[in-house]
Amino acid sequence: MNTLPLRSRRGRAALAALLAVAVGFTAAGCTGTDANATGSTSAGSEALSIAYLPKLLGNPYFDNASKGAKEATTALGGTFTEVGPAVAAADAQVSYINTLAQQQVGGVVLSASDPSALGQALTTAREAGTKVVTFDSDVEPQYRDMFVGPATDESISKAMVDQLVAQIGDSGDIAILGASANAANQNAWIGGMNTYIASNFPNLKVVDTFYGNDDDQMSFDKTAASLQKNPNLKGIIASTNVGLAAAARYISQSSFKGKVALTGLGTPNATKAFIQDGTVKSFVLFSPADMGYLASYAIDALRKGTITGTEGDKFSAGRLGDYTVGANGVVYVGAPIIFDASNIDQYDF
Ligand code: RAM
Repeated sequence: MNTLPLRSRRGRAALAALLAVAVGFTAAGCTGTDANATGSTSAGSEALSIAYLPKLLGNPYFDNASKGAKEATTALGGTFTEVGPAVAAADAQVSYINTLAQQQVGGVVLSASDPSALGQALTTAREAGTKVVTFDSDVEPQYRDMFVGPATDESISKAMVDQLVAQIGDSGDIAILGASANAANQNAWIGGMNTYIASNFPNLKVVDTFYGNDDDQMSFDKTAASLQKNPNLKGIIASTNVGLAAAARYISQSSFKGKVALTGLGTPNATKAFIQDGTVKSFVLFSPADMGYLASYAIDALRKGTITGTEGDKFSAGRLGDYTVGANGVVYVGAPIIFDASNIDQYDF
């Protein structure tokens, strides 16, 4: 199995947990779309209420994270709800945050479409007593209590580039397909790929960077356009699961199949068919469910006052074990996982 070394016991635990969650998938996350559906509880009271707010609904990556957040909330005896927009847009997230603050929800598990545009709404929510833990895509640190990242940005960027280089070698034209242009995680990962390429593979040229906004059709169309515009492309890296699946669908049905390599971040179920037909040889992810799970435990510890989100704070997160908060209130769940034909059948999400 072409897997990056898991860096620690925690990394192995994360992988084991991912498998465990993949197997026990029937306890699906709530997918309500109405912020008013929140089972709200006074922010200062004992009972835990957590609202899960992804960049957008209907994305299997966020559905998996929701599952983990709900699992943890339930284990902690709390009430859980999921709300969110249909498209990845920061202004849509603002109105959900405002509603949740009015409802005095205990905590929000949030993947942000923009690092600063949600700032005012989050500040108001926190002043009303709501704890805010971002996951996957952060806001500026002053707007939240903690951030739960999947793995370091550097490790994710490196893993994606290394998968492509393993397929096409260390020279030639490549393109990057991102999710939404303002999201902190996308900018960190795309910036990280450019930095890693510049210092390690000077003959690899990123000739096009385009964004599909986590929209299947937009990702599909922009992949087609980039391939037309850049006839020498040897490979594409999609740092978004929606983008990877859409780009794979396009390439698999086109004359570029077998000529243009494709990798990036994907969910196993959406990418499996393209591993099987050879469009994608390998791709990268981590455990969305573990991120959601850890974020819910962080909210509980913040509400109990066990931690404040300061560097060095320690808390326990159920089946994932013990964590120590790092600089800027950041906790990383684990390490990237490499998926290919040898292991993809082990995963179901
Ligand atoms: C998209 C989103 C998300 C990212 C995944 C891999 O769904 O942009 O933030 O982490 O891809």
